Amino acid sequence: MADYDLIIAGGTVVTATDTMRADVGVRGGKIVALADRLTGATKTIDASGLLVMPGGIDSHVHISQNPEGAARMADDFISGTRSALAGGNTTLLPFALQPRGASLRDVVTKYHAEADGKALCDYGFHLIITDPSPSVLGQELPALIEDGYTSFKVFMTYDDMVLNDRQLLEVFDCARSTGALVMVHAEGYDSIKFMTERLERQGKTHPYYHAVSRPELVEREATHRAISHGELIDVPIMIVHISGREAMEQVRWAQQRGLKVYGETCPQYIALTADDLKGLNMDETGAKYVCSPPPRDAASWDAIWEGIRSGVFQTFSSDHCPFIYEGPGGKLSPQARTSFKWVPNGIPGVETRLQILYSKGVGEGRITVNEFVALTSTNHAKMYGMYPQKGSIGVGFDADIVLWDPNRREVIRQEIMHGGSDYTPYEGMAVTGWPVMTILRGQVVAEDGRVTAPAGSGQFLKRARSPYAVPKGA
Ligand code: DUC
Ligand code: ZN
Ligand code: ZN
Repeated sequence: MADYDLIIAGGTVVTATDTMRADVGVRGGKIVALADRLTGATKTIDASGLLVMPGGIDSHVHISQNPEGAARMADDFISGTRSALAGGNTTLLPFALQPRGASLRDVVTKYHAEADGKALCDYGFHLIITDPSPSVLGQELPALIEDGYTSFKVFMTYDDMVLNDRQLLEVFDCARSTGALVMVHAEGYDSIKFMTERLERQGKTHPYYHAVSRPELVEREATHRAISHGELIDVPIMIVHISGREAMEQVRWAQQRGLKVYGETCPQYIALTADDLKGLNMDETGAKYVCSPPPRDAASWDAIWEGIRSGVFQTFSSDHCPFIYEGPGGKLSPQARTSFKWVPNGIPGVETRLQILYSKGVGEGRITVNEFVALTSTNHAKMYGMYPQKGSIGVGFDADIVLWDPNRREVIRQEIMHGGSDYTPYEGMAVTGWPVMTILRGQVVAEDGRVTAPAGSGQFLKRARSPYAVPKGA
């Protein structure tokens, strides 16, 4: 009998801390050996010339998130996870969104029905709390955290999701007592509403005005408010999808004061700008780039890099939130053509996250390849209670691996994407560095642009509490 089911031979293994020439031995879906030379496998993959890195973990994606009355997402759990695997990812953390009035337990059951038996990669769920009633905070949420849904997101904007300050404090308090990690969408509801109505009165309804309606200072104010609430309660918080200098500096300020405030940023904030929302001469194609917070400007890219390099940001996620551009339920519905405020917020990105960060980060000398692994895999596993099962290459970890060609030049084009949307916001962008094979628990699931995993290959991950969610005063 062979010693290993699989040997990945001749590659350069990269973790968040080390880079080494080593063969990787896999048995029963786990990494069981790392050595200079391994022999005796049922199957051997030649990885010479390639980087052998932990599969990407994307801890911020939206899949099949379809509350009543909202635009329909372009990805279900088959297409979304297919796209993820093609992009070198092996684990996703999508959201289970609580519509107001709904039981959280019912919501989780519904999202499992969407994902179980369909997902091609491994997955867990964050919750989204929109209705923090006494029974939700007193019973349902604590029970779900116990069951492995150990993080949740709250919104400071959007009519159907916003929590007021009192509610935020109640929810933070619940997170503190249950050990959950809170993720915060920090943009100020009233300021955005005020700006939107004023712009509409002025006839400024084109998609570009989406960016004007929610400027950086609106994000900065909400970020500061969330940090203050977190400090008052003494609960760690993660500020997600930070778009530029203003919010980044708030998180840095909090961290320098010793607060447990974490930061996430995304590809759109180093690769797109608000000018993209203008489309071609203020035409409707600007709708393709509508997401929240909106992309800013080139100076903001520099600020985001400053935050990445100095450790303000722990995670680099896609915020994959795909809609189709044309067609029913898409970005250009008849209603969406009347005002930017009706354009569904979100862009596809799960398949292009790694290439964009690698190319601009490692390729252009801004970060090391080890920092790349930390930002795209290891830190996500640690932050969200999946470590040491996921997030590195070492004995005992799941054999979730991406084989990466650091020299492969590609142009991002919709025709080579695998998701359900009909466009990529990064169309035409040249990158160097590309995933050539994705391995999930020892099985080859994507190779040279072909995804081979059958639906249902992914497993649900019951997550531990985040070690980062422990209050300072605990
Ligand atoms: N927030 C997200 O996290 N994703 C898409 C839209 C939004 O507002
Ligand atoms: Zn958000
Ligand atoms: Zn999101």
